[in-house]
Order: sequence, then C-alpha cells, then structure tokens
Amino acid sequence: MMMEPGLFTQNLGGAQLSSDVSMADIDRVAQNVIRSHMETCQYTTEELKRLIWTFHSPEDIRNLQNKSCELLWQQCAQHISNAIQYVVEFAKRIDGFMDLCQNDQIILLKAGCLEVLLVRMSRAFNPLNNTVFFEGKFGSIQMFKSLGCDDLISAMFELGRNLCRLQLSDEELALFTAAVLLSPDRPWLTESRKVQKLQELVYLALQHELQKKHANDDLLSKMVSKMPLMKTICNLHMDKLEFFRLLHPETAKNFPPLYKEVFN
Ligand code: CLR
Repeated sequence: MMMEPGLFTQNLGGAQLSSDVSMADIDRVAQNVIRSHMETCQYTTEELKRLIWTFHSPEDIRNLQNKSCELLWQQCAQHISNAIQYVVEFAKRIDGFMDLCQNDQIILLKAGCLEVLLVRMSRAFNPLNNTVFFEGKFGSIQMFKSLGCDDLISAMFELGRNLCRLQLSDEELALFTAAVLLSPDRPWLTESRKVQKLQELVYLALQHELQKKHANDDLLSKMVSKMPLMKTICNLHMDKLEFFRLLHPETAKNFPPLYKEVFN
C-alpha cells in the first residue's frame, strides 16, 4: 500500500509504511472503528436529521441569556463531560487502544477528546442557519452569550461550518476522529511508535473509504487542514477555563469530575 507522499509527514514522522498491510487488515480496522463510532456517537444521524428544524423558542433563548455566567458554564461543562464519556467509550472500543499502556491511553484522551468532540459537533450542526444541537433543540450562537467567551464560541461555530462543508459521512467521520485520537505526536507518550502504527492503519482505512466517493477532490487534505483551527480552539478553551477558575473558583470546583480530570 502506498500513501500519498507529504500528506502525513507530520503524523507519520517520515516513517515508511509497513508493506505487509493487507486489504483484509484495512477492512477490519475500518469495520471496527466505524462500529465503535456508531455505538458511541450519542445521537444518531437520523435523530439529528429529524430534529434539524426544531429550534429553541425565543423564550428559551432569553432564559439562557439571562442565566449567570457561572450557571451556564456549569451547565455546558456538564454536557461536555457527558459527551466526553462517549468519546472515552469510543476510544476503548478501538482495537489496539486498550493494548496501549494506561499512561498513553490517558495522554491520548486528555489531548484528543475535545478535538474529537469538535469533529463530532459537525454532525450536530446546521450550516444553513448556523445552529447547533443543545439540550434537545437547535439554537444559534446567541444561546451562549452569557458565557462571555464570544471568540471561543465563534471559533467553534466556524469549525462546525467548515467541517459541514466537507459533507463527511459517518464512516469518514468515524475514521477521522479515530486518527485524531491516535496522534503519535502528543507530548509525553511512552510508546508513540505503537500509536503511530495504529494511526497509519486508520489513515489507510480512511483513504480507502474516501476512494469509494466519486467527487473526492482531496478530501483527506481538506480534513487534515482543519486541525490547526481545532488546536486553536483547544488552547482558547484552556485559556477561558483558567480565567473562569480565577473568577469563580467555587463553581469551578463543582465542575463534573471528568471535565476537571480532562482539562486540569
Ligand atoms: C457535540 C457532539 C456530541 C454531543 C454534544 C454535546 C454537548 C454540546 C456539543 C455536542 C457541541 C458544543 C456544545 C456542547 C454543549 C455546550 C457547547 C453545544 C453537540 C457550546 C458550544 C458551548 C461551549 C462552552 C464551553 C466551552 C465553555 O456528540
């Protein structure tokens, strides 16, 4: 199997692909990752499609806007924490992930789960009116005004829009999120070679999946090109959280344990 040269030099670290990867291996990886995604995606695509024109009422929006910053942060942290649980379950179901040492599992999850969540958010995003799925209905950026993080939320919505434009299937999204999670360049990994091998297989499976599409004008590099914005958002989120902790230490102490564990 050959990879397009140059595309993943960053992720592959210039390593050569093992030539003993068979089509059967790639199919097995694809099936495992896609199944893991389907089992842990929280909302099915059908569900989201069905609800796409179900909006929060102006009153819902007003209520959210009148909430205190602390209360809305707490509420959002709860939802994010909940969504992270599904991402953790996704990771655990990917063949090979649980064979990594526990240290590396934790590093990959801590570094990657918000990125995975951001990609998953594109499934729950309506680019036609810039709304996102929140508490059972769709609503605009206005919902989150009282958080006082306009730049962060706008960047998240921008990424949602950008990813939607790629019109990824659930299969492609599954493989992309697995590749994001299995990034061998996360700091402090002890067995990054092992992670790299897993990511290589996932990328091959993704490439193979993309080949099924006709008008696939370099979708893979378009997907990879969203990574910098994802990094920016993760950093911005850390900055906002740090600032919030300074202003409201008591509320931050009561954030969900998983949210604190991942972002502390
Ligand atoms: C992402 C896809 C998941 C389900 C899910 C759960 C919580 C949602 C999240 C999605 C998208 C982003 C979201 C979040 C709750 C709050 C957050 C709507 C749909 C908004 C953007 C506010 C974030 C503010 C914090 C970073 C402070 O499968």
